[in-house]
Amino acid sequence: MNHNLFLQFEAHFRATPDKTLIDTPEGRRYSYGEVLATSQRLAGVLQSLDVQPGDRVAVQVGKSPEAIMLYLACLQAGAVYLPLNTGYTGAEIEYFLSDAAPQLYVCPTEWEADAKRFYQEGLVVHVESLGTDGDGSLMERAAFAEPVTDIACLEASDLAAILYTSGTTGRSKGAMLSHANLASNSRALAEAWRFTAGDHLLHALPIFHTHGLFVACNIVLTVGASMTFLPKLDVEQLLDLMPRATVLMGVPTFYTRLLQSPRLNRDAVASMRLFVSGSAPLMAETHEQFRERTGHVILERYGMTETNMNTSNPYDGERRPGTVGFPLPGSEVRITDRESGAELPRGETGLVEVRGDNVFQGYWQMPEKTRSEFRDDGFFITGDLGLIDDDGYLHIVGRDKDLVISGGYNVYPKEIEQLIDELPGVAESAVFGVEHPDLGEGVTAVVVPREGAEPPDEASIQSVLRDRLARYKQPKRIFTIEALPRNVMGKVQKNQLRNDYADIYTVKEADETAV
Ligand code: MLC
Ligand code: AMP
Repeated sequence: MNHNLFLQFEAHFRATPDKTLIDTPEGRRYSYGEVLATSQRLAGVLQSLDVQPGDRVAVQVGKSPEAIMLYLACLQAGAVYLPLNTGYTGAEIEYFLSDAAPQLYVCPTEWEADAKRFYQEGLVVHVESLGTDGDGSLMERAAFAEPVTDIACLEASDLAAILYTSGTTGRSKGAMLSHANLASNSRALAEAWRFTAGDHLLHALPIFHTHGLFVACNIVLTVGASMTFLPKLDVEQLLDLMPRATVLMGVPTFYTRLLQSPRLNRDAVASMRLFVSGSAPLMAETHEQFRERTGHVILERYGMTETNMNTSNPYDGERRPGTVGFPLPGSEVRITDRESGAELPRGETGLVEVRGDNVFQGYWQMPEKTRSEFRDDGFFITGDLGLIDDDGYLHIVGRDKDLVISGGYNVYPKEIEQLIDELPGVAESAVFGVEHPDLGEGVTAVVVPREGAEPPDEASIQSVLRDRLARYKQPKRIFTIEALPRNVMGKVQKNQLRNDYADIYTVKEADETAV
């Protein structure tokens, strides 16, 4: 049996070639037939660049329908799609390329000349470009390429994608997702959320992460639905387009920003059947305000890069604020004791562990790390803390991992602390998340100066980090303190730091509009 995820989409390409699959606010429109034709030509380009099944194709491009066609071409060819955040800077990109050793790196057109150095440095075999208007060398090649119609015959465990997630050690890990992982999860979600070919999704998420690529696009492709691609979140544009749509998926910031628009009311959402939130905790208050304004109860679900989606509030039953619902079909969730690993009864808080067809194949070239995050019976330790209540709803109550989630993006403090610690005049630093009204958590740093040294000021640290870290990872505020708070074991007390700086964004934002 061929487990290629592409087969799950293929019937719609053939059955409804004239139906729109993707459109854009500027009026570009791509039918299922056109998307298939272009992705088959792109598969031809991959063949001409000698991309073989299992080879990585690193794609760091702006959001466009053509990027999805390239994703489809990779699936079809059995190549491993490796999307990268366009915000990553030089040193970050070099790490990903040297770790993944891709056969092909695709970058925005304006970076192409500079990116050739990756080829010269031997990090990749080919460099091509893809712009957001269907421009770039890749599409130029596609115009002349022979379409490939063969669909690579793959095992269930063969890789469809590698997504890098930062780590608590500061070193990013490539999460390996198989065709079967992605296929089973999108089927489970499509069913749980009652997706049909009649749905139209408003897509305003980035397409280099699980949420925007796998949850959103794979579901649409699985049921033969359609979607509008917005380049980024623009609330007024979302509201303009809402009368044509049935579903929105977003991170909590989507909903807090929508609530700020006076245009959000019952009439504005009249055609919508479902609002989904995930990637970060949705405040019960946002849930409630959204229900009051629109009559819609946001459906919150829980997932992560390594596992795809694990749980979801019910479509038909009660969607309970502050919870992430029940395990999806094919997924199991249990709560265990942090020390002993023993399963805990309902109502008790512990580590959230998951098992199922959705759970990834491990970290790219990190067998030790992979082993240490799985139990012997196949459960994956998520690093989230939670409890299952008497009615079976999962509550995510915190994190065991040192992680900040800013606007749905994960930021691992270690990576930033290491860079700050290298600066002259710095003895040590700590990075943590502080409640932020727009982003959920704001990345914040404290710096301890070296004895007798002049500590670098906030602006100079920020200017050094600007070239070395993607924008969303950069601390919004940096404070100088005399010593880090530590417990008797010497561990930095980030909870105390979070308390000490608890209102820096909330109080400031009450009288200023921006931080
Ligand atoms: C943008 N900026 C951010 C930021 N996003 N800073 C911190 N955190 C973020 N999330 C920076 C910008 O570069 C800009 O910097 C400044 O902040 C203001 O930008 P903005 O215009 O307000 O940002 P905007 O484009 O509106 O983006 C905010 C956002 C976006 C929340 C809409 O970040 C977003 O779409 N997030 C979704 C991330 C996501 O898809 N997560 C899912 C991961 S998968 P400057 O210097 O230019 O002013 C996963 C698994 C699962 O987690 O369960 O789903
Ligand atoms: P990522 O590694 O970027 O895929 O982020 C996954 C992490 O996001 C999870 O481990 C959780 O900590 C968090 N997360 C995702 N969805 C939710 C949610 N609905 N509520 C709380 N946390 C969430």
